[in-house]
Amino acid sequence: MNMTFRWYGRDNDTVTLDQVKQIPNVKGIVWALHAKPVGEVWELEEIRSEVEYIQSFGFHADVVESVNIHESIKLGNSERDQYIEKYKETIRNLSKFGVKVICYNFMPVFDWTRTDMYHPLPDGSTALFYEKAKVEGLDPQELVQTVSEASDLTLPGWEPEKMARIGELFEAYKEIDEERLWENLSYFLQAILPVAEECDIRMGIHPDDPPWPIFGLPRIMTSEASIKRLLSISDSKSNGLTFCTGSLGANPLNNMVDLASKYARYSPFAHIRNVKIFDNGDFIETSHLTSDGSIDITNVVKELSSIEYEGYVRPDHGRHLWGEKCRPGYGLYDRALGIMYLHGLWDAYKASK
Ligand code: DNO
Ligand code: MN
Repeated sequence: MNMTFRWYGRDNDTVTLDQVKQIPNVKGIVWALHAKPVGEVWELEEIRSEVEYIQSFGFHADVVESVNIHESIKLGNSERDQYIEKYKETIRNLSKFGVKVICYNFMPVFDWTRTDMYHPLPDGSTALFYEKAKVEGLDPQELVQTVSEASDLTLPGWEPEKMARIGELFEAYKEIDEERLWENLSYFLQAILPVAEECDIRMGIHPDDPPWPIFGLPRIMTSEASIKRLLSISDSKSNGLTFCTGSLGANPLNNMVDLASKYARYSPFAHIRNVKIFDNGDFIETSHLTSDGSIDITNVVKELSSIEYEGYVRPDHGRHLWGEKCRPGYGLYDRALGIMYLHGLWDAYKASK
């Protein structure tokens, strides 16, 4: 287990790398060029500047989250080949700085979706919350409003340029059902995997969050069946998953312990977090502690330990604690607590072998 921490960059995060340094045994920073418009090539000098800064704190920069996919690739329209070529160039450029894993997702229009970024928990902290009925009754524009008001910092996947075009995007997606989206994912992977392989980079697709369709848009990375289908597209070692317990686990039909036992080996990267699911389909993010949520984090880590998982791990989101002002879900304190819980479980399993 190679512990990492997601960080948004020098001018783009409330957390500093000096602070991250004080969390025990964090080896690397999960990063991205967040100011880059989706689809553009990440140039060598821009990558160098970020990687060198991260490394100057003694961290590795092996994992990028995310190199996002241009909508034309997901839509499979006439511009996709041009964007695929740019994606390949970004992969090549990242490999020159030793990057080993690229996380990406294939969710149409929206990335992760929540209805309230600061929902109160009984202990007085706040956390990201998803109210199912609210999303069902909501105009997507209202959601964009909620998300953009939640933070002064741009949230990845919710870039204002993209949000300004959502009417147009919804129109384009009318043509795209799940089957078409799978075809487009497959086309993309067949094109880029040989380059990733050549560069010794493993691609890790992030599950859809939440793992069901929203606003009539198709979503395909939602279940074990999706994982099987993804893996059947190519048996390249570069075709992998980002194993995110909180995303897949928001659907109680996804048993994360069982899925970890079967698919951790195909996952170069794991996001570990807990969510509490309610009977009506709502869910709230909780601390990482198993008894605080609906996901058996204890046994997920046991599965990782049993295969001596060497992949990269990060706590995913955290609650907002002790008055911290931070990006929704990406404060310092609760993610640091989560890391210590994961280290504790890991060490205990190791000691008992
Ligand atoms: C949710 C988060 C997401 C994720 C991106 C990956 O679980 O991890 O923001 O980073 O969707 O592309
Ligand atoms: Mn995740």
